[in-house]
Amino acid sequence: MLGNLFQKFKDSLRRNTPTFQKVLGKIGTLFASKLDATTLDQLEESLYAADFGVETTTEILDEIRRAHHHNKDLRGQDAAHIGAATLTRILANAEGRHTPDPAHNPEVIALIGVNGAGKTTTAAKLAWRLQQNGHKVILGACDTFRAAANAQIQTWAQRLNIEIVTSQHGADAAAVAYDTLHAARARHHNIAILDTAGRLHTKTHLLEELKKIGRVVQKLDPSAPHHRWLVVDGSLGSNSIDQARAFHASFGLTGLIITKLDGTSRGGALVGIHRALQIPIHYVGLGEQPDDLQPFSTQAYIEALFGETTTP
Ligand SMILES: Nc1nc2c(ncn2[C@@H]2O[C@H](COP(=O)(O)OP(=O)(O)OP(=O)(O)O)[C@@H](O)[C@H]2O)c(=O)[nH]1
Ligand SMILES: [Mg+2]
Repeated sequence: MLGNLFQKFKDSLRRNTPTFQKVLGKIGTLFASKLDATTLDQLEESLYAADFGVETTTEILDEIRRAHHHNKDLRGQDAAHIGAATLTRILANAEGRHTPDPAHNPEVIALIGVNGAGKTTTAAKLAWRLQQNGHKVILGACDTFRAAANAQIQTWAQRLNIEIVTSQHGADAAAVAYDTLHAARARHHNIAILDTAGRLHTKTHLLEELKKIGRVVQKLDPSAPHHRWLVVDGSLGSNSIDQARAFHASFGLTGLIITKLDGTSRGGALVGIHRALQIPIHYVGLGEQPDDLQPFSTQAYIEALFGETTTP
């Protein structure tokens, strides 16, 4: 099962993601040939273009250049090994490995983030994944702000056969969160996933609404919400880093979900966001189907990027 997931994660990244084609393609063309100043520059360019950022690109290139300085016979293949090893070090604590805690009654996962990041889609996909794994999951439709939000999440819930608590447009989001927990306890659900309204990290009153959700669920369970995960659109590249920092400062995020890694040429930004916040990446979104939310695997990510034979 785990092996399959790993393969699926890797395959989807490779198939759908220009970042990986770009870096892998570059490494691929250099694989057997000796490196020189020009090819090193090209590699650097492809890492920047994939949005790895200055810090990570410099770190990877420094290691490769240092090795090249000592060994002029260094080939693309060796550079891929070095790149993979450097990234493995950088991402040492990046894997979230979320496993629901049976002590929580229920485990409350609040998904937050800016408009359009993928919160609602992720809430549905996550609920489905956890339900497939034998958990009893309930969704809380806490986006009472956007008129069409209720219908969107309700459609998902119906399609995937997941229980949901909803309310009217304009209702108190915190009251929906409270009702969701209450319903979870009454109906013996062990996981409650709260979908919240999209908001900018700069809009104080909307940030206050999120804090209120936290305070209200704590009336039922002082340890909730157990997870405050920021959903980040991975295709927006490193622009998301400041936004993620601001959310972290307001809410003490406990994890990340990076969406839309399929079809982006900027999938390297995931590394920058993790570096900036030093919190785990639990899942990544690789498409719009229910099983397109996958646990983040550092090894699969790096192998998809630098090739099979490079696992350090
Ligand atoms: N390709 C792709 N599309 C995705 C992924 N995740 C979400 N989307 C799409 O992104 C769009 C926005 O997703 P939503 O889930 O509505 O985002 P949201 O954060 O709930 O948006 P607001 O409620 O408006 O703040 C939808 O068209 C989704 O289908 C993903 O991993 N890959
Ligand atoms: Mg939404």
